[in-house]
Amino acid sequence: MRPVESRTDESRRRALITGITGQDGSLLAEFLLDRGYEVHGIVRRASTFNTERLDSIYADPHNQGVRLSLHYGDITDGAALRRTLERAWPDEIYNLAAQSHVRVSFDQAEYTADADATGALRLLEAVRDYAASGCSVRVYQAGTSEMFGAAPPPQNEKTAFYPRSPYGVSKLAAHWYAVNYREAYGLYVSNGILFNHESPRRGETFVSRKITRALTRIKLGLQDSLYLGNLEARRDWGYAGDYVEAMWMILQQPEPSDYVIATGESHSVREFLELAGSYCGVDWQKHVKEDPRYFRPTEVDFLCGDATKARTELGWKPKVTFAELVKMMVEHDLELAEQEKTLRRAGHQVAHRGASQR
Ligand code: NDP
Ligand code: GDR
Repeated sequence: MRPVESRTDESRRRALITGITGQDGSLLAEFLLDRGYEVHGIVRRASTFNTERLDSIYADPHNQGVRLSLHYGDITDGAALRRTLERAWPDEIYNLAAQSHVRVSFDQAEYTADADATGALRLLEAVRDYAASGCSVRVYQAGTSEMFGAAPPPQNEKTAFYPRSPYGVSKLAAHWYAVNYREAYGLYVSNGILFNHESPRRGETFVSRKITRALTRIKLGLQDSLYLGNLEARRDWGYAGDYVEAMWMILQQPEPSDYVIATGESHSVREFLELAGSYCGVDWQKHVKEDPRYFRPTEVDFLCGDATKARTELGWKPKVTFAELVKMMVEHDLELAEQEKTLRRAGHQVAHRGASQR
């Protein structure tokens, strides 16, 4: 059994991140490594490399003193989760693994429930035994504003949940599993209820990145049209770097609890387009076309979070504004588009699928 260590020495702490290859997982891994943590991550086996977002922190495990370790596993595989706990001996676990696309959850509802709801349960069951064996551990569960769904804004920890997608329902089940395991077994489990957060690492099928990728390519003549769904939906968009810091702050509290993390400002998809178009110098109205496939059977119309509890109890507040976020993403994607154009001009073939998926 692992020796029980004091939590006060931050530099010796070990963290396990499920979903480390995603936007948040990769940013959180960087944040924790910077603080001196040993970081373990669960990676799915794929036929192509899926660790691109970890490139800047990946180090050959044969080297001495490497503090990032990757373990093959899957949130749908309980035995592998248990084995990883035994190998990583984490003090903190961040459960970020999920089928995270709301539109896709309507097409893959059962899988979404298996990964996002039962996946959280599997992990909590493993943690229950891990804690019973004498290991002290804190768990962060990645909840979402999608759990509020149709509940009118502003949404905070006291707002009644009303999810509008299989994704939202699955995440809500995970939220209640976390609360129940906290109450039933005295485990330290906290839920973050995070509103939308984006970055240049955002997956290209989410609307923010789909827009910044497309408008920057349109600017450079690499693409002509951008197909979108509902432009009137309103989201509370923040910067993912600020949000992973909040995850960590949540686990540093003496008692476990649930926290809304949001900017308190809401914008429509149309406003996102306006701003991104103005930074690119592209008149988006000439290029954006409607495609019914991007509409959802049930939509979440208006999200705007009230993060007063996080501000007062954690001392957390967002540092990056909406305008700075959009500018950061546009500048990053302009650089990508310029690289692509240079390669094409030199006669190289460059694959770009366009965000034709959800
Ligand atoms: P991403 O989609 O970028 O990353 C999801 C991660 O989960 C990836 O590492 C992915 O692996 C992994 N994953 C998916 N399915 C499985 C599985 N079956 N087993 C193990 N790992 C799996 O999401 P984000 O980084 O944006 O979000 C992180 C978490 O926070 C998610 O749980 C999401 O639902 C939640 N969330 C996100 C918000 C946001 O605005 N970004 C807001 C609120 C909550 P792979 O790379 O192999 O696909
Ligand atoms: P969301 O993010 O569903 O809020 O979930 P997404 O960027 O997918 O959609 C935001 C809004 O934009 C509208 N929209 C489109 N969305 C996509 N993806 N593609 C389109 O072409 C398009 N056109 C319009 C959508 O209808 C929606 O109203 C994200 C995910 O990161 C979740 O995992 C997370 O839990 C929540 O944010 C908070």
